[in-house]
Amino acid sequence: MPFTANRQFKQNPRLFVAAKDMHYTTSDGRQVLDGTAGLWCVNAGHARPKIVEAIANQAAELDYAPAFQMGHPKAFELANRIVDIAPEGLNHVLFTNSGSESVETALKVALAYQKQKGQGSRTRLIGRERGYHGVNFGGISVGGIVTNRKMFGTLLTGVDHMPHTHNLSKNAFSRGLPAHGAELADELERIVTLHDASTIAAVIVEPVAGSTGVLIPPPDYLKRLREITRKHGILLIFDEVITGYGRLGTPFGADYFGVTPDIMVTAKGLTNGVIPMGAVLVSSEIHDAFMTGPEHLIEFFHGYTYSGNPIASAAGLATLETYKEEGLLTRGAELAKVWEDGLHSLRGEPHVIDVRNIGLVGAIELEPIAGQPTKRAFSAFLHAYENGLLIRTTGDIIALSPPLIVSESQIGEIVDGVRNALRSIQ
Ligand code: PXG
Repeated sequence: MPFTANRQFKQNPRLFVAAKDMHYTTSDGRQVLDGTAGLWCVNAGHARPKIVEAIANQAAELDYAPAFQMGHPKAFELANRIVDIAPEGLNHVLFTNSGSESVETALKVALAYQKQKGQGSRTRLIGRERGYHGVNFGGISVGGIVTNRKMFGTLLTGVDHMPHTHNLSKNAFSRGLPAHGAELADELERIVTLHDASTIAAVIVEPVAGSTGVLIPPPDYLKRLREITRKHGILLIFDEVITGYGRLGTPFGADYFGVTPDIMVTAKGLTNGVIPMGAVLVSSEIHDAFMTGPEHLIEFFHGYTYSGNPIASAAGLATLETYKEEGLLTRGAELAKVWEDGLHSLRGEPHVIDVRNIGLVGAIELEPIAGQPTKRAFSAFLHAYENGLLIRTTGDIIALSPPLIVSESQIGEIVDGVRNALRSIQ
């Protein structure tokens, strides 16, 4: 099983057999409130009729079309709908099948773009500590999670990392963006000075780091990264696999922070998690740099058997339609205050050393049990699950990200479920 304590799980499996809107049904017939949108992906809630129907119809009409040297209309239509909601200037799309593949695709585009522009010496990639960019070799190289890196050899060469922005001593219990730490963006200047800009192709960051526990950047931090990258001719890549498609109360994190990257990595919420699919968005300038040479030749040597798969495309179109009809890409902004107040009411509960929130994302950081890191949060997870609430834990941090259809009373249920868990565990 992926990222799972296999032996422990198999002794006492937790299985879902059905889902509808905000709830899962377990194999023993219990309802569990989804506090995590599956794994940060089911943004419109479960079993939404339009999406279910689109998938069924597409499977009957055109199940598969070759992705290389052939196409089908829905992939183009979906690319156009994504561009419609994307930040101004990001107007070309490459399809993939996951966040990890989107990351690899983005890194390869960045390297190839620099080469196309006659800047082949720009081969370095800069990531950030505590960044998560999926599990493939490029992604774990630029990523900053030691357990995801240490078993797998030397990884990509020529990678460096900026420091993360998490600072409990200065920013604990911040509501929304934390006040301190914008100067950490200047670490990029230090890295540029160390390696020289002429060796650096791109910088990749999550606007808000999700997997390592909801690390929210200070105001102006991302703006500074944008200024520094632009000044030095370095591409800026936003990994919006979690922050994309409404999670922060704006269509993308780029909108929330008012910073447009050169390349944007997405997946998860693109198809509501229902069918695997990712999309990488690039600017015209990047796209056009490849449109050179004889027209019968392939411009970019990359792609997957399932790039723009018809059923995934149909699911994506129905998902974006559902988001639009129900205003879900901005609903997080309407609920953000209720969400924030609910979460911060957990301050003072046992073990809680920080509460943080942005859009419809939240984290409750717990004091680890001495010598047994992760155990306390995992006990909270088990308690919540047994009492009808799905939460997610990373280290000793509880991360919350409900479907964007969550009601105010369900926000109350999530907060109470966490509170009860905290009061019940050791
Ligand atoms: N980038 C980011 C920012 C992600 O959060 C990926 C890339 C990789 O996506 P795929 O589709 O290859 O898994 C992710 C995935 C969690 C959790 O609970 C987060 C992810 C996946 C599973 C669990 O924090 N993020």
